[in-house]
Amino acid sequence: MEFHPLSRLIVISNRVSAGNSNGAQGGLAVALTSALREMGGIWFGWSGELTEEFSGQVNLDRKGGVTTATVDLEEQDVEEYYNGYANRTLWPLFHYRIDLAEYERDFAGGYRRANERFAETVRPLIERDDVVWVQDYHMFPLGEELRRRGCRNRMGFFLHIPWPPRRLLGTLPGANRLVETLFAYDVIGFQTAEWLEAFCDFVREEMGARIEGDVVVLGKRRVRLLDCPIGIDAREFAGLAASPAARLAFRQMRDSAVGREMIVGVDRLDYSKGLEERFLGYERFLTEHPEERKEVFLLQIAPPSRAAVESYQRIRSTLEGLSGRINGAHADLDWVPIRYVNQGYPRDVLAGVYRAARIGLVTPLRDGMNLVAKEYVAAQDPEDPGVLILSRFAGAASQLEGAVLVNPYSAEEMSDAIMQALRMPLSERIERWRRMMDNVEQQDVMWWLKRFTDVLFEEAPAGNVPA
Ligand code: GDG
Repeated sequence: MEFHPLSRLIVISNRVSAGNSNGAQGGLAVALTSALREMGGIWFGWSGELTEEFSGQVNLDRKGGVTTATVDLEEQDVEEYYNGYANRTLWPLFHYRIDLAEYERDFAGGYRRANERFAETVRPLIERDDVVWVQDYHMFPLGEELRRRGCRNRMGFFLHIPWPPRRLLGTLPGANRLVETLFAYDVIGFQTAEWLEAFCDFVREEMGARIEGDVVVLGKRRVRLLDCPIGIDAREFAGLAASPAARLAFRQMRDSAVGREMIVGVDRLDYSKGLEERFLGYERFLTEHPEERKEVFLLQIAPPSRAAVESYQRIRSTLEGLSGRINGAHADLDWVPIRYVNQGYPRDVLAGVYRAARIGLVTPLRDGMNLVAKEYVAAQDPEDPGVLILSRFAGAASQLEGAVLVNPYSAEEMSDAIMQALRMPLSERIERWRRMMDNVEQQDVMWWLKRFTDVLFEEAPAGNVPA
């Protein structure tokens, strides 16, 4: 990949996961690590550690040819910024769950403070020709805080999650002010055209911004907008699927399936992933098709996440209850319908599990993209691929047209889709998979990286410097 020789890249995200190349890190970390290695630069973020009193001391490290810079936060910052505003306010709201969103001034204040602290800390590390790339909803105001501190560099922002409809976002106290902070960036990237349009709708209708092609204008500020779907490292993932650990996992899964077809789901334990609805859809399938029941089982891998947030504790106990009820009602001496596993596995093991599954069931209620869908596709055997059942409300649905698309709120549609997938002839499975795999291979994570950085490096920071 070619980059501008004088510019370094400064990546800023809540957490930093550069360095190890043992297959433990995801595609995003791999892509950003390789860009940083090539261009030089720094990956900055929260260390994940707490400190008594914030000092702004930067921990510099070098991992896998990449410089990382991390900073510790106070417990109150983490409560209000990370567990609070980011994960109790913005995450539910941006996934259309205003019923779960908590609007508290202290959260907003803590979010602001943490972003000021990040800006204060990272500012001295940024040199004149560097290009800054901020990631995700934890850090909307960071660009503005950097501008306040005299930073005139090109700056881009990428949102990994959906952008909510205008009327929903309007329920957030101070929404306009929050969105205004995004105008400090030169480029804003979204996963899909749909989220980009929802952003345009908000800034046009609520803030009086003007849209000129792919540029949005607010007062003196002009920002380039870009839809830029994130991908996976398809080649690496297909390689993982052929690794010894994957082969072992594949064999173990096939052996334990004793001739039955496996349906697999892999998701962080998060209400946006539609796990409850998925279990209900699967239950519907069991009830509607008693003759097929014992021909299949569902393996749901769901490592816990954000356990400090109450809504995550609730979803965990709801799912335990639901899987227990379904298994209690349907299981037999020699068959359990749902294997529900609350732990994570290494990526190579996951690849083998995906490959062993006849159906990948990826049914989020709302998802910025969803990389599990792409990983499932990349892990398949080209001669005997499985079927992806995918929610229409995942960003990935706009790219993976070969999937069987479903409305995850409809148990009936999910039940029908499972039946359709089980009956699908090999030729159709191959044809659908090939179409999906072409996309997963072509629009991979390096494609995403290049698409965004090409625009970011082109764009002059016009009008976006402090007055
Ligand atoms: C956000 C957006 C967007 C899961 N279980 C295990 C494991 N995982 C890995 C998967 C996959 C990743 O976690 C999850 O990625 P997703 O894209 O599915 O979802 P989010 O975590 O919600 O990510 C999303 C993404 O950002 C990127 O922009 O696609 O829409 O919500 O890679 O494989 N990994 C391992 N063990 C597990 O048990 N090793």
